[in-house]
Formats: sequence, C-alpha cells, structure tokens
Amino acid sequence: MASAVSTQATNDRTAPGVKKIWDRREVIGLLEQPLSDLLFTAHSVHRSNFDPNEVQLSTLLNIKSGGCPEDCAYCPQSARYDTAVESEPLLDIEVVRNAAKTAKAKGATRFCMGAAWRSPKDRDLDKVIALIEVVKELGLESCVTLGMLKSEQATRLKEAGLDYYNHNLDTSPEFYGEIITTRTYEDRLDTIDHVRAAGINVCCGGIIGLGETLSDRAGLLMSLANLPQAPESVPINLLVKVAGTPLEESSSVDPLDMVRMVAAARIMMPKSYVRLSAGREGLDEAAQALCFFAGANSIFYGEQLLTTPNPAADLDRALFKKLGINATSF
Ligand code: SAM
Ligand code: DTB
Ligand code: SF4
Repeated sequence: MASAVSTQATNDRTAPGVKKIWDRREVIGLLEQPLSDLLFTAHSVHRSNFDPNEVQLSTLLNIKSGGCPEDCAYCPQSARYDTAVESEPLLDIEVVRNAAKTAKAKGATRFCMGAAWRSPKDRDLDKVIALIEVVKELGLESCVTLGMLKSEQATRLKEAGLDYYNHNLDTSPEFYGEIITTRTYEDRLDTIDHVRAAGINVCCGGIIGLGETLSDRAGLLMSLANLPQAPESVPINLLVKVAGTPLEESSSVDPLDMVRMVAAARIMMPKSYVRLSAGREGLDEAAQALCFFAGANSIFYGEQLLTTPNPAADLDRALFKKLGINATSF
C-alpha cells in the first residue's frame, strides 16, 4: 500500500501522521462487503468522528438558470439538450436575500448558490461576491458552485468571505469522458487545487446512476479520498433523471447502492461531512435512515435542488423527529 506524508486522518492500518492512499481493489472490496459488515465499520468510524445523531442542513438556490454551454449528460441546464429549463439571467440581490432569510428561518446553516456556467467571467464574479456578502450578513455559511475557477478568482472569493466552493468530480477518471466532453477531469482537479490553495473549504463529490460500473464508483471515491487533503464536504448525488437529457432513460440505482456509497465515503474520508444530496425523492425513509446510519451527516434541505424537486422541509423535519436526529441548528 502506497503512502504519502500528511496530517490527515488515518485508519487503523496506517501509521499516525501518514495519509492512507486507497487502491481500487481495496475500495471495490469495501463496496462489495456484506452489507452488515460495511455498515458496522462505517457507523463505527462515523461515531468516533461525529455526533451520530446530528445532521447539517444546506439550502440550494439556482442563481443563474439554464443556457450552459457544457454537455454534462445528466444536466437539465445544458443548452445542448431540450429540457423544460429556460435560460434566465443572474437573480436579483433582493431575491437572493429573501431566499437566504427563508432558508435560515427554516433551520439551514449553509446557503449554496449554483450558476449554470462553464466558468464565471470576472464581471460575473463581482455580482456573485455581492450575493456572498448578503448571505454572510445573515449569519449563514456560504457556498457557491460556478464552474471552473482560475486561481485569482478563487482568491477573490476567499477575500469576499466565501466558506465553501462546490465543484464535483462526478465519476471515475475512466468513465468521465462518457458523461462530459467539454472539460476534462484535469480541469476539474485544477479548479479544486485553486480553491484549496485559496483557503476555501472544498465541497466535492459525485453522482451514481450514470451507467457507471462498481469499479467507476470505486474510482470516484479513490479520486476524492486520495486528494492531497480530502474535501471537507462530499456530496453523493443519485442521478435525477430529467426528460430531454441523454441520461433520462438510465437504469435506476438500487437504494442500497446509495447506502454502500455513503458507507464507503465515510470510511475513506472519516472527518469529512458526507452529504446525502440529489435523488432523495427516490429514497424512502428507511433507505435514508440507513444512509444516516452509514455516516451521511448533511443534506440539501428545502423543496428545490437547482431545477428539480427535493423533499419538503416539513417532511424532513418529521423524518428527523422519527429518527431522533438533530439538525445542527435545531
Ligand atoms: N455549472 C457548475 C458546474 O457544473 O460545476 C455548477 C452547477 S452543476 C449543476 C453542480 C453539480 O450538480 C454537477 O457537478 C453534478 O454533480 C450535479 N448535478 C447536476 N445535475 C444533476 C442531476 N440531474 N442529478 C444529480 N446530480 C446532478
Ligand atoms: C451537488 O453535488 N448537488 C447539487 C449541488 N452540488 C449544486 C446539485 C444537484 C442538482 C440536481 C439537478 C437539478 O436540480 O437541476
Ligand atoms: Fe453546465 Fe454545470 Fe450543468 Fe455541466 S453541470 S451543464 S457545467 S450547469
């Protein structure tokens, strides 16, 4: 097993102070374990790093909808696909303020703003910085996802007080080219490097249900966990199949595969927040409960993701009550 020196969290087979580097067979082995064995390990890791009954709530807002030049095969906001999503200009600052206030009143602690851009222009960034300031004034953590960033842009966002930048790897390096052709895996890693170097927390995860193999799921998790420093926040999305996108007819994922992904992410990135992200509409309460047991400790909270529905906030509060989960803010 290869190792590199770092201060990152270790597991029991790695000497303290030495970052574990995961290899593919080992990760496939994790994903294929008998479910009870996998859950036992994941929950034990979770319990030794976090309060197992606490979940962090992030609310999403699509600040710039549709018309994106990229060709991400899952995405309803690509201009290349005929979906119901219209291209809209950047939202007005007061609309964002109201949405952030409502999110805070409902108990979210982080407000995440998404823009359907390949990468922001410098004048776009000026406007987004004003939105970040609004979110910070309300006492919420801020997160944005704006596409590829240059290092100077990441520095500007840091200076504006940005807490998290979301930029996903989406899938394994090997399968990536089947899903996106307009930017490379390297481009994504470069953006993540710029965000990390600027001192912004990294939010980086991926999607299952794209038609990937188990080895691709392992490859995604390896790419995340083997980064020089694991992302602070790891969103695990289940594909939301949207009419008009190339993946609209994809085969459905077994909910237990989502549980397995969450469990493996928890074991491989013990100190990261693992977010049960898009696709919760397709998971019943029992499957979500298993995801929380497996180590998910963050969700997207509020009726809407970017363009697609998410469980209503009152339903999530009722679920939390049933499971004895406390939200960070409740
Ligand atoms: N345009 C920016 C970018 O791609 O970096 C930011 C927004 S983009 C919508 C953010 C992420 O949402 C994607 O990387 C992908 O992981 C996720 N996503 C988009 N459409 C999805 C879908 N239909 N189902 C699940 N996740 C999706
Ligand atoms: C992430 O990993 N998932 C969110 C967020 N980061 C920006 C987006 C999910 C989008 C689901 C499809 C939609 O609503 O358009
Ligand atoms: Fe554009 Fe982001 Fe959608 Fe890709 S995922 S098409 S970059 S909005």
